[in-house]
Amino acid sequence: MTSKTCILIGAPVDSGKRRAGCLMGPDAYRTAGLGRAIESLGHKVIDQGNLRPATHEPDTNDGLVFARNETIGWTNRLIRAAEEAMKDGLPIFLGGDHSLSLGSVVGVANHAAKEGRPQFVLWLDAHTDFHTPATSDSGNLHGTPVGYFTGRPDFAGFPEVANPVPQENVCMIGLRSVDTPERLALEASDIHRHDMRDIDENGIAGPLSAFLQRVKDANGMLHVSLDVDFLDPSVAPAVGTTVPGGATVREGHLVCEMLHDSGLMTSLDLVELNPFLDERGRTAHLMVDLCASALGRRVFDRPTRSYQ
Ligand code: EXY
Ligand code: MN
Ligand code: MN
Ligand code: MN
Repeated sequence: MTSKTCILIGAPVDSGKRRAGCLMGPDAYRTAGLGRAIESLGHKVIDQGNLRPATHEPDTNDGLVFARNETIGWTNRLIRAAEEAMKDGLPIFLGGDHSLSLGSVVGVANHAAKEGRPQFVLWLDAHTDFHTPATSDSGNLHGTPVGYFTGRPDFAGFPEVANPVPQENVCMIGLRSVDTPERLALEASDIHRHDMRDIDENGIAGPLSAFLQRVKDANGMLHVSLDVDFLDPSVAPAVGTTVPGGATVREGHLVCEMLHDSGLMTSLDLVELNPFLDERGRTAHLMVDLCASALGRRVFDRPTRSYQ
């Protein structure tokens, strides 16, 4: 196993939706022992602490879109942080809600372009997050990162997406809650998507290994974005957008173990953890264990911990 330099970047973003709580996420991961778990696998850990958004105009929140300016401030800051961190190692963005991926993915894609390599994204989520501010019914920007980094229109005020991720380089796994405008846009796109019916019938390993083979054949860089709500709420309740019928603990670990075996992951988001919605930090511990699997912890190395 090659030792990596894992750069923990706290991104306590809570502006992507109205329900507060994700701002506690980064320190919940630290409390659950994320750094120690990664170091125990032989990797070097650099913890950059928690970022703050770039200077931004105050939000009036008098329109549909919630906290647009604060989210723009986060996006500007995270693009820079991602570009910098990619020069030194494997950035792990500790969310914070999924709107942090507006900045993390654009930043890693900018770095990939400088390296002359294509950027791929694995989206592990109950949702597609493929809205634009113009199509979202909720006005919550955590439902828009995929729309933004693939270059969809109507992100007025946000930084220019200099290197959009090609739609065919995005693979979504875990879908089970998709709004009509997202579904129509998705069906017209080249995004690879595997909803839970597909997973039930065909499993995760087949579609995931096909996607990983494409990343490898293209000498691509792979950003993995893991939303807590990819997992079933019975094992991961600490998220504001739970959707029944999610991935099991083992399906989550299988994805992460296959990612490690592929050696292809170059950056990671851990998003949407809301510690207020949990007891005894069990969701944070599960996310830490999944991250450890993605970095080399083997199935029989895992400490016994009940998630039920
Ligand atoms: N599609 C719904 C909306 O746009 O409001 C729900 C989005 C949930 C987004 C979470 C981060 O995955
Ligand atoms: Mn999401
Ligand atoms: Mn989600
Ligand atoms: Mn596919």
